[in-house]
Amino acid sequence: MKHFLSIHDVTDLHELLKTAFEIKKDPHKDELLGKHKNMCLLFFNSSLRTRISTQRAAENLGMKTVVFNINEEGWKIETEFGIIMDGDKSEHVKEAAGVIGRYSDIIGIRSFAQLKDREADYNENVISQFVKYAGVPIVSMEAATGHPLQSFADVITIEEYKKVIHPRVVLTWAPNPKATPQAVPNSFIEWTVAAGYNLVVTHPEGYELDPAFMKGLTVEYNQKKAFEKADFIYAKNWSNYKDYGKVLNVDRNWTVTMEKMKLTNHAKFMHCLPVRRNMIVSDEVIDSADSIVIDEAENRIYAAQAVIKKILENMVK
Ligand code: SN0
Repeated sequence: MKHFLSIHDVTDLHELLKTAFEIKKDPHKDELLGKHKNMCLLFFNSSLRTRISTQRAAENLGMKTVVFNINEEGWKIETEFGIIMDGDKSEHVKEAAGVIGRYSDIIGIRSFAQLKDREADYNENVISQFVKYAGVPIVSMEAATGHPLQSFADVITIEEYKKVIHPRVVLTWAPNPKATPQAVPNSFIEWTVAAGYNLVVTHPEGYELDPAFMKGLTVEYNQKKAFEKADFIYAKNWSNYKDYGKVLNVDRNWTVTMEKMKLTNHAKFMHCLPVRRNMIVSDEVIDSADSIVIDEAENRIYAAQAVIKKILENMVK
């Protein structure tokens, strides 16, 4: 694997899952693979799980890590080309990427959707500059339109808990007061379809995602109907795609409650976190024995480690 930007960089999902499970059994078995190598974890946005799990993963492989919260500690970065830099941005992404590439063997980047200009976000304007100018492998730690490390951890978690080969997995929109990106649902669809699950997406009308991602799944606008016979309930808010980045609905009738979980086939509850309690999901559901959000978060380590391992192995070839 050269870069890890989406599922399209994965040649064999089954084999990558096997690698993750081997790592989970013995996280230190490849501790010499990354010796004398350095990974820079570059954050344009907040992080808890991604930061700590990816750092842990790189260090389990013997790498050294630098965590850089660029917006707080670095120069303000310009990402547009051909403009006169007479404003508050002191450094251009082209030089920043080139320089960090000289200091690092792998770069992980988190750069969320800005949720203002749909075309700019869906062109992945920031991460694509790093791919172009850093000259080293790039790992997406959530870009504008995808969060593949999260989705990989989600599939690992479903594999661990599933009781049938093709479980019914329901991705449900849920309300949030703040606009959030479409990255998590976009990737979740790609990865769960690739894993062969029976995926149902439920959301209020008007909250359709980019049609490019809506493949291989069923849409059910009636949330309660969608929950019937579900094996997994995966909740996530996303802001509007058509009226781009807007919060048009905060209807708590879409919150995941125990009453709705009772319609399922004893489904497990999942969320990528951070989660707003009693907006996205009731206390009762997230605190229940069927909530697997902490196991899901733990699997972020093994997902990241499997990916970094594949990249390191490709580098020594
Ligand atoms: C991010 C998102 O993409 O939805 C990160 C998820 C891993 N989450 C948020 O932006 C939550 C913000 C909030 O205030 O609820």
